[in-house]
Amino acid sequence: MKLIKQLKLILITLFLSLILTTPVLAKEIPTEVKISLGNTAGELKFFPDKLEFVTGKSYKLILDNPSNQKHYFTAKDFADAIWTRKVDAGNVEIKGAIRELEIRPGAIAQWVFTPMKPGNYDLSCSIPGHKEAGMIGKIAILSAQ
Ligand SMILES: [Cu+2]
Repeated sequence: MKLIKQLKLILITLFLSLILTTPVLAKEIPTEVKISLGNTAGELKFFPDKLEFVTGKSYKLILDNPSNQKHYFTAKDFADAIWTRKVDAGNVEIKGAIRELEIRPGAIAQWVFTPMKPGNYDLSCSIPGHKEAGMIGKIAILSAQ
């Protein structure tokens, strides 16, 4: 009888530890990728201007703006091809679909997402004149297979 009681206790402990640790294991640590919108010299460019992701993986895209004017991260088709977990900006965390980000001078945002649809997508800054001046980029989503 004592053995059965001990076995029961072991089973309950195992069950509880499984429940408690599973969500932690399921949350993959995202790969960090950085992109700067403009630079201190005032160049109208993305640094780097090419990004590459793989479907099914988790990413944290860190966007910063070291310039003295605001910029946009505009990549609507790319935004439709990913699943956004959240965007962290200052003290605000935004959940759900994001299509465009405005990054003010000195600001930083973290976009956590998982690419879903492979393809090549265009990136640009939608401030008038910036795209024409060369503030464009390419984002590739590669298939995991
Ligand atoms: Cu811009």
